[in-house]
Amino acid sequence: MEQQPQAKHLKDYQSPDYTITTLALDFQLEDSATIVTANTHFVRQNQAAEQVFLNGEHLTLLDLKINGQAYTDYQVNELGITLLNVPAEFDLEIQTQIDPQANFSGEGLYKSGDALCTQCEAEGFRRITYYLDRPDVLAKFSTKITADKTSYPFLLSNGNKVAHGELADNKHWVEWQDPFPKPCYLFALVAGDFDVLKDSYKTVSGRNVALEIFVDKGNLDRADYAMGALKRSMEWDEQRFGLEYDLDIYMIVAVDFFNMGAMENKGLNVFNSKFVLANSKTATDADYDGVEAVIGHEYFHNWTGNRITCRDWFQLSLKEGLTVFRDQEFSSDLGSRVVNRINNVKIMRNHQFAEDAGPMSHPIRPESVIEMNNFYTVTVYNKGSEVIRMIHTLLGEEKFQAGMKLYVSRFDGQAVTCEDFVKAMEDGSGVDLGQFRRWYSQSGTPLVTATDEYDQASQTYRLHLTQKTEATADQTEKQPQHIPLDIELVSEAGESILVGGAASQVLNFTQAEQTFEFTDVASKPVPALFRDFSAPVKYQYDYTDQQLAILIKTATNAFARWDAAHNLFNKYLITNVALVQQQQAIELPDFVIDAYRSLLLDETPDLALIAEILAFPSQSALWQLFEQVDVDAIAQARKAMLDTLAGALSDELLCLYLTNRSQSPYELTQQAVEKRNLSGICLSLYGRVATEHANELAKAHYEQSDNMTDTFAALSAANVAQLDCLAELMADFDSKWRHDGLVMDKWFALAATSPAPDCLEQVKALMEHPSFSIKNPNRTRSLIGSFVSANTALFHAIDGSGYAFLGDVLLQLNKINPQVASRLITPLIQFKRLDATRQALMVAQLQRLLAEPELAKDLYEKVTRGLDQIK
Ligand code: B3K
Ligand code: ZN
Repeated sequence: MEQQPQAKHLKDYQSPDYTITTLALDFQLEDSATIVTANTHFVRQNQAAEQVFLNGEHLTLLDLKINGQAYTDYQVNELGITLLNVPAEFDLEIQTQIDPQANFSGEGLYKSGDALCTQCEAEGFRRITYYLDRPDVLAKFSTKITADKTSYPFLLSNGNKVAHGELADNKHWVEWQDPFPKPCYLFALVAGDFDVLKDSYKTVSGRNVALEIFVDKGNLDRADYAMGALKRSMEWDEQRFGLEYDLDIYMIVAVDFFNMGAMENKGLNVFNSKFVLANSKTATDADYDGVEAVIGHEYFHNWTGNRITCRDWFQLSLKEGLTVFRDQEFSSDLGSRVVNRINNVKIMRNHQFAEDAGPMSHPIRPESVIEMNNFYTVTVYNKGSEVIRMIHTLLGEEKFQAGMKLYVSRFDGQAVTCEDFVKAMEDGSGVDLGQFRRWYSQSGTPLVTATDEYDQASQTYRLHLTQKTEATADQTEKQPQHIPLDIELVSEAGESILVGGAASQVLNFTQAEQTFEFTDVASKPVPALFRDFSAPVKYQYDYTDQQLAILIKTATNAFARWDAAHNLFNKYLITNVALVQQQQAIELPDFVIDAYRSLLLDETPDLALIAEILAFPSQSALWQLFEQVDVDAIAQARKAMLDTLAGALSDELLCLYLTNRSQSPYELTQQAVEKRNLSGICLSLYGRVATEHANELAKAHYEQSDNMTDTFAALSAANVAQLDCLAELMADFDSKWRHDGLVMDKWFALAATSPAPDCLEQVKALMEHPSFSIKNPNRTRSLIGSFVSANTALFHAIDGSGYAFLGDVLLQLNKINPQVASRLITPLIQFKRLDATRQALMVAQLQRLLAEPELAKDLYEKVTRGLDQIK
């Protein structure tokens, strides 16, 4: 690389010298030579400024005028153009040419199948025209699009359609106006031929909003669920947050080539088709949940993101953390709160804690960035949401909503900071968030250690807490955090102990060491700590098996029951890893097995909770329990424990399977979903021990299935236990679905997570499968992403074959789509806790990448941060 990419720092933020008030865009669309004319009105903000730099990359400049006159006083380089000696206010007309057909990056204007679409967040607009590509420049946009009528009958952009017409040569045009000023990252354009699902929504104040979902021709029967989810989102935001939609039309377009889930462009969301298209034949119940959550998420951005946006990209969590919190609440209000909570906590424990402990560690408001796309992370999004959730816990719903109301009224139409948000929540609620602000600036996962004592004579219970955050890759000094600790005390007889009239309470744990005293406690209690994961921390308390069994059975909070059940599994996993390392047999006492058995035998079983408990932690989740990760011993101990449990509980598992498997035609009710999920998990565990019988059951399950959830459950069970029927079922699925890449993604992911020793060879062979294309991000994530992030044992094979494979793929993707490459590299840079042999092999691949002469800055940032760990 000639010049190394440079980092930008939050501390260097400066408001723009010029702003833009209006922008009229004109697109003459051609697949490989689109002409973009941008008419922009500039107004000076900094009186000392005489020049202005506009971002622009991969553009061919055709013409440039200021106030209608040709202008030549400028300098262009590969990052943009500097207009020299410009007046205080002026009109710029700039014409550029771009090549969407040759653009595979998933940014700017590009082709997705036969359609043309845009992705501008974070910094993609600069691939469309020269502009002040930063979120604090808010302008009113109008967009005129001209294109061939046959290839592109639909021409869409933000806002309202204001005019359209026909031209010679089979061309037509449409003009759109967006009345709301917006930063350019919210701009969108889509051109293509689609089927459209139309509906409408009457807002709380009685306005009619047209709703339109555009899908590939022939896919209309897969759009209904998304439409329903959109209407539910609109209603929920009115009811829970008092926020109403503001335009007359809301459009969603599903495209097949998309780097992430979806994008909240004003009035015109562009979606990965994975999060729109769903019917019972093609989508699993989990896919439906994904559709609803992402539809909700993008809709909720209309207020938290669009009406109020970020001042600069370091503030990304302002909109993302808050909007993730909102979509999680939406899913929890409409579906099962505990299942949603468990799934969100798994993301934190399995991925965010690993990010905090790895080379890309950063606070939810990062301080330094090379490639912004690298910071759409589990930290900014999910830990960001946990931070909002803690504010919610500390304020309570009523005061939280008062804070939100103040935030919206204070900042509507502006580009603001995380600090502006926190101040509004403080002012609106009257609650001091002084120390709490550290969650925005401090990275790392606090470890809370709890010890306790009970004094029978004075009926007093004391809980001693310490908190410590280890130094992280980005930050050495750490301060105590304001940690809300939601606690419940349960008696050893299994009854909830009332403290001050309440069964649970939230402690404000703010010091490095702190003791909390509970009086009038009649017997020695068992503490349920961090109920509902009330703070994004790890916690340590020496529970006995008996105490955990009490919590599993009797904690009033369902999340606490699940947490205790997995704590018990983790406790023995740690013991058993040591035994495996000493080449001894693993241990799993009957008492522990019986604790799980009693759940399965419950007379009024909570099916959803049982299923979540039986979905024991993955290998990579278990890695989080260790300072030094012994890849093979963890895999071995986990397998042995699951086999032992499945063997001891096989009758109960079979019985639960038989009572809950689908017997009637498919329906999408909460109860039916819970039954399908539980039967699938039971089958998969049962398959570990009763292979012949499970083989028959899995085959029948597959053959009798009238829906994708059951079909996929049968395949998964066959895959996990490598049942005899696997090859036949996989071949059948392939022949049925190979025309449909989105459905085949499930099949690719299964093939890539096979425990068979030749899995990597299979993955390599499948890269030649007719449904696979490395240019399609969904396919790449399904096949290659699943192998590197979910097939832990084989990706980390001690011969380095998994690492070398990822190195090969990344070199290929570096040229095609660096954003996707940069997501895939994550498991290769998190090597700090692995053994020396693996570390050396991983480092060798990173060095190989660094030697690549044209390494994209996305990968450069991660590779160099990865290698910094060995300096
Ligand atoms: N805001 C977009 C993400 C854009 C990612 C750019 N690399 C989707 C979302 O969070 O809603
Ligand atoms: Zn978002």
